Amino acid sequence: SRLCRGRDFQIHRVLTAFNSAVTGEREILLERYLEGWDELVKFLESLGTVIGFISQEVKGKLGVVRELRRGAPATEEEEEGGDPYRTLRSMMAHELRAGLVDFRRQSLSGCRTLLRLHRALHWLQLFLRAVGRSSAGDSMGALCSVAYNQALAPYHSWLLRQAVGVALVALPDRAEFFRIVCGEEEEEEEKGEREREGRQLLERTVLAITRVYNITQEAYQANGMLDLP
Ligand code: 1PX
Repeated sequence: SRLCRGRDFQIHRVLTAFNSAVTGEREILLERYLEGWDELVKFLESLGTVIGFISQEVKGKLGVVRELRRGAPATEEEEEGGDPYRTLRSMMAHELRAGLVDFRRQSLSGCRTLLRLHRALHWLQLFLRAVGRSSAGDSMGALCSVAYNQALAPYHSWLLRQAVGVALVALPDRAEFFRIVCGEEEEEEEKGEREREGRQLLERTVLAITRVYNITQEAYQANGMLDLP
């Protein structure tokens, strides 16, 4: 109901977080980036238990980056900026310098962890764009799996891909999806207005996510880190 919406997912918080994650120097502020993901986790959690392993996975990755951030003392070169995990580029520089990034085997770095979130953001970008262009009756599961096959499946094992296939069956239908994104409806005549607003918000969110995605992609590319195991 409306009364408890404060604790629920609000797409404008995703928009605000990802918009304010980008600075004038095209830096990505990690705290804002992670906050954007916190809000997406709320959406996942509202979908129930079948999707539960996906939100656990995301929360795990967010936790790893935050843990590394807490544990990192500022070194001399970084002293000026203070926190080496303040931005994506400062994290990359710090972890490379500290020898935390392993290019050959799996390691516990912020760089490899955030790369997983980055790929998931690619999925989200494709999915939300498809949702925005969809019409009544389109299957969310189908839109979701087209985006999944393009953005994430290439990095997942056969077994995981099967599990994801099962989870997608539990997705809400399109009307329910728009209700979650656009807000609850009381008055029938408000409905058209609300859907228009919701679509606009969705479009702006896709743009914000795309901008963050592109800058992040450039940074990973520049450091040769797009394939970190
Ligand atoms: C306004 C609408 C908002 C919708 C928000 C939905 C955000 C969902 C984001 C999905 C995040 C997936 C994270 C995947 C990270 C990953 O690839 N991890 C794998 C590799 O990690 P590792 O440390 O081993 O290298 C890990 O093995 C994967 C675990 C399971 C994740 C399965 C991902 C499935 C993505 C499909 C999305 C379905 C969500 C539907 C929501 C509408």
